[in-house]
Amino acid sequence: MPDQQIHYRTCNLCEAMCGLEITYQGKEVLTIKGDKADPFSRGHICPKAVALKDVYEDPDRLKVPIRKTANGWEEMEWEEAFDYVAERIKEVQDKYGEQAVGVYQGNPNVHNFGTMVFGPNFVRSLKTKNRFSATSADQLPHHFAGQQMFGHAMLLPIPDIDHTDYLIILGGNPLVSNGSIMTAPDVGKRLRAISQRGGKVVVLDPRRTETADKMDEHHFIYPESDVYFLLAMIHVVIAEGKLELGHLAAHTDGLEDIKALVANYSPEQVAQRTGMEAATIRQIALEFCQAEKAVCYGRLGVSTQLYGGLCQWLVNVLNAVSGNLDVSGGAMFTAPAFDQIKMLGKKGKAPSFNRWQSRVRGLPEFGGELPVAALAEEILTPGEGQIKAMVTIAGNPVLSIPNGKELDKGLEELEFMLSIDIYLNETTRHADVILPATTGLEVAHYDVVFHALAIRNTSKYSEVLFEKEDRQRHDYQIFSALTERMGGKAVPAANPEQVLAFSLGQSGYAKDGLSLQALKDNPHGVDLGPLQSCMPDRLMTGDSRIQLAPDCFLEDCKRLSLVEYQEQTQFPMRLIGRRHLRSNNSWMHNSHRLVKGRDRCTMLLHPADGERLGIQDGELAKVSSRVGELEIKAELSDEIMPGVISIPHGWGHNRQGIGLRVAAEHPGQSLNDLTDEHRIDLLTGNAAFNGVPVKVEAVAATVSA
Ligand SMILES: Nc1nc2c(c(=O)[nH]1)N[C@H]1C(S)=C(S)[C@@H](COP(=O)(O)OP(=O)(O)OC[C@H]3O[C@@H](n4cnc5c(=O)[nH]c(N)nc54)[C@H](O)[C@@H]3O)O[C@H]1N2
Ligand SMILES: Nc1nc2c(c(=O)[nH]1)N[C@H]1C(S)=C(S)[C@@H](COP(=O)(O)OP(=O)(O)OC[C@H]3O[C@@H](n4cnc5c(=O)[nH]c(N)nc54)[C@H](O)[C@@H]3O)O[C@H]1N2
Ligand code: SF4
Ligand SMILES: [Mo]
Repeated sequence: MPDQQIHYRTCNLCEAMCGLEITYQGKEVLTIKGDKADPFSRGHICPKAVALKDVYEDPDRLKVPIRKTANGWEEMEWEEAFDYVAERIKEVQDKYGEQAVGVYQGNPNVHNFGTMVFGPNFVRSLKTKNRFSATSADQLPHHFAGQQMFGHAMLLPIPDIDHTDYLIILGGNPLVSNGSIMTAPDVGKRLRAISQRGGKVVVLDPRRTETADKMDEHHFIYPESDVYFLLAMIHVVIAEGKLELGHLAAHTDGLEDIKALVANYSPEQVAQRTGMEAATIRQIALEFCQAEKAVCYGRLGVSTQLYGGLCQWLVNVLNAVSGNLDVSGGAMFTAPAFDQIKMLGKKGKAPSFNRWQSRVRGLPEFGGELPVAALAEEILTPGEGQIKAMVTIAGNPVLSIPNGKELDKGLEELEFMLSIDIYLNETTRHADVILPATTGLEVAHYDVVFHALAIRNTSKYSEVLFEKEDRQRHDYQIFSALTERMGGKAVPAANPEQVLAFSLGQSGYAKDGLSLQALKDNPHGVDLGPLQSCMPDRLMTGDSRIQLAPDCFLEDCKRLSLVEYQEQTQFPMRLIGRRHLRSNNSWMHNSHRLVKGRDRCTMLLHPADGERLGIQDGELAKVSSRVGELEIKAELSDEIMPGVISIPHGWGHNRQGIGLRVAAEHPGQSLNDLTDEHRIDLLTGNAAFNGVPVKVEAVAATVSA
């Protein structure tokens, strides 16, 4: 028997970057605990971390290439698979042109160091403008606002929750999601500490979430009305004479435009539209102004909605005009050791926005990608430039993009599909070839993205725990092999580690001794201190000024209307999503320990609505939208606003031909069979998952009708 040993690494499942202490023997994981010596996470973990063992051991996980044949899936040799895949892609491009290949990159791409470093060259080697990713189903409005206001899509202000006295959370549920665009391991403790030091955390959400429940105040807000709340907040800041730009005053343009814009959005004017009391909005605004250090944070719920761009812009404006931008306890910018902005960014670069448009609907490109809401129609609509082949990389868009079932149809029509993925799931079942990369405990890891979005500057490198089997390939090896065969430009490094060593050498921390070796010598990670004020130096706008009121946002405000929501009689209710601590989007339901227990794929419905509609707790209900319908168990609860229902996403494992045995026993329904690809934030193209108009009926009533 080999000895028991301990390995330290970062959990790469969500954005929190928790440090893990893993006890193992040979190739067996014995325990996974929080690493108390990690200076950032200080021992915190959530139940998903333990599932890294399950993913590692999962008999359903793919390890060698497989090809779909008339007799089912057959294994392939790697070299043969690389040749075959490149040939088929080129064949499609020879026949229909370069744009006939589409590519979709899912969320785990950003949680994977090898993909971050070697993936982009492969994607470029496909020479297509039909690039899509989960970004436009998620945080695109944050990047959009960062680009427009600060000159770079990755210049995102992060709430400095460890030092603030007053935090407003709009559309985020960090106690469940563990924080997003706010990497903050043990976020619950950090948030409670705000109240403990005499401050306050206020949550605005159409659902009294796990976070709302534990914080000082929660107020219901009608879905997709946050933009009005934010305008009213800024209105009060200005009307009360609390306007203060601090050290940024000499470097900020557009204040007059903001003043003019908010003039007609007093709390009284927006109250009805938001479903909030005017006095409550005014009170929050005054407290926000009075707090020495305050910050407003808006996340997924205000990003994946009709006004995502406006919301993320106004969150930044509110923080700026109240003197809370780039100061301790406000919204701050990171100084990551692996600094992509410094290494690759160009000051004054024109926004990479709307340089091309999607073929069918004319939706704008951002950062080289088109909105995922347009993906299915680009495959299904015949004509010049139609997508005929797809590459998916660590993504499950059939379950994760609006009207996913339409994409389900589309993928079936393709002439060729490649998936680089670890599972045979709802999306990859359509592939002709699946190339499985190593994952989790088998790979070395550095968080390029999440160190740059964290509430504290830290740096940590995780070495491989279990060497891969000979028959497996790392993601970067797959990307290199494919890039070469597609005739693309090779990454000038043999592996991701070399790139990391180089980047750390370029960083401002190198002079203090930070290097790859230093990280290897400190397996718990290295603390680089709290976020520091860094503006205007770090601005990437050409004139080094903050643009408070870019024209595109002012123009987009013309869409706003204070007229009370006209209830569409056919679909009178509004649908929002929700997450669960033991899920991770769609792909971790094959871990028994994460899915066991009671059914979590349920519809939350307010008891008053239940009574009105004749739906009792636990009964099946029918939910329909413009694009589809499903039957789902109702869970009556006053945690949801009347008139609103909530269903989690990432379920729907009842499709034919998937290779996820545990998940198939807990299938649930796919929320995205109801969400509508025509509901987007018109400014950014981001999917508007929240606020979908729906009709809810008792199933019995449906039958008798
Ligand atoms: N209605 C609604 N829809 C939503 C959301 C919502 O809140 N509501 N949330 C949206 C958000 S925020 C996101 S980020 C997207 C997520 O959308 P996706 O990224 O499309 O979905 P995931 O479920 O994360 O799928 C990840 C895929 O990566 C594979 N995978 C996991 N690890 C690895 C690995 O190491 N290597 C490789 N090659 N593959 C791997 C998994 O098998 C799975 O196929 O969903 C969006 N969809
Ligand atoms: N356990 C777990 N953790 C995860 C994930 C997971 O699937 N499971 N996914 C990861 C990913 S990819 C991401 S992007 C992050 C997301 O992390 P968060 O941004 O915290 O996302 P959610 O937990 O979906 O919280 C969104 C909140 O917005 C609310 N909401 C909906 N519509 C509106 C609205 O119009 N206005 C307001 N004010 N609120 C609204 C919802 O009720 C919900 O509480 O989580 C990450 N962490
Ligand atoms: S909170 Fe996120 S990073 Fe931390 S253990 Fe859970 S899944 Fe992993
Ligand atoms: Mo996400």
